Amino acid sequence: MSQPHLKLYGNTLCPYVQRVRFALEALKLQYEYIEIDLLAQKHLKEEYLAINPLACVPTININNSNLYESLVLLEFLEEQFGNVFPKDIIKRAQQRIWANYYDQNVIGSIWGIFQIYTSKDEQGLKNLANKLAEEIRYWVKQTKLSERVKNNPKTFYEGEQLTYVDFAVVPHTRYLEDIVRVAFNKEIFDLVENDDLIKDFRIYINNVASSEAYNKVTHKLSPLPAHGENTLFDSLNFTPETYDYSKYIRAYLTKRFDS
Ligand SMILES: N[C@@H](CCC(=O)N[C@@H](CS)C(=O)NCC(=O)O)C(=O)O
Repeated sequence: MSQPHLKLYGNTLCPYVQRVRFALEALKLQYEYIEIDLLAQKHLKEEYLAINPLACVPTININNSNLYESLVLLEFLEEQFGNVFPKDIIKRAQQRIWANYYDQNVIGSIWGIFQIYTSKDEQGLKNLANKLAEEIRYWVKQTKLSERVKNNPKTFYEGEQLTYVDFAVVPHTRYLEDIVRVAFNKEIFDLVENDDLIKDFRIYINNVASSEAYNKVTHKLSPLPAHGENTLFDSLNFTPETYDYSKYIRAYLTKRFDS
């Protein structure tokens, strides 16, 4: 049976979009991608509000319906196509608990980076890193992530298969790491005490971020936004050969906060 047509409305730098796109890539699903230029406020135009009244990305259009909210979309992909969650129902519930916990309790701190970027506040950056590390230590302890990493140093959250927690947790974490690298030339987790919990977390994040599916939505973006859909992208004259994710992040920060 052929796969229903999927359209994803997204923005290249949005980690909520990356969650969904990452899952689509990992599941090897075909999708049409449409970039919504947030800097140009395209999400507030009537045309897009008719697609998503919450005025945000991501949105998936399938069978003439528009669906949104990244975690709901991951659940939808599971119901429609399978393979987002492990088969075991206890593990599925545990994944929901800890992905949702991370979403509700950890990700909130990440947005502080924009204020810190604007004020160039190095102490603020250290404080953010420490706050995040505290939350992450708790998460790593509760998820027993260290046991997984000890058993298999190349592990994703649930072994060799990319699943819900990976899609839900890694994009925001990596997004922060990438911004700090570009803006401050630092590794955010080098700013905190690297005890075993943080070390294991970093191994885990690196494992997932090294996957081909993750890279297809970030460093080796494919496809690029179509010409005319993202003015910043166009102004950088990126082609598939010259596209550079770090350069794009730098240009985004400059355009959004320095001008
Ligand atoms: N709860 C939503 C959040 C999505 C979201 O906040 N997306 C941001 C971009 S990263 C957005 O569209 N923001 C609209 C704006 O900038 O006003 C989800 O999980 O999908």
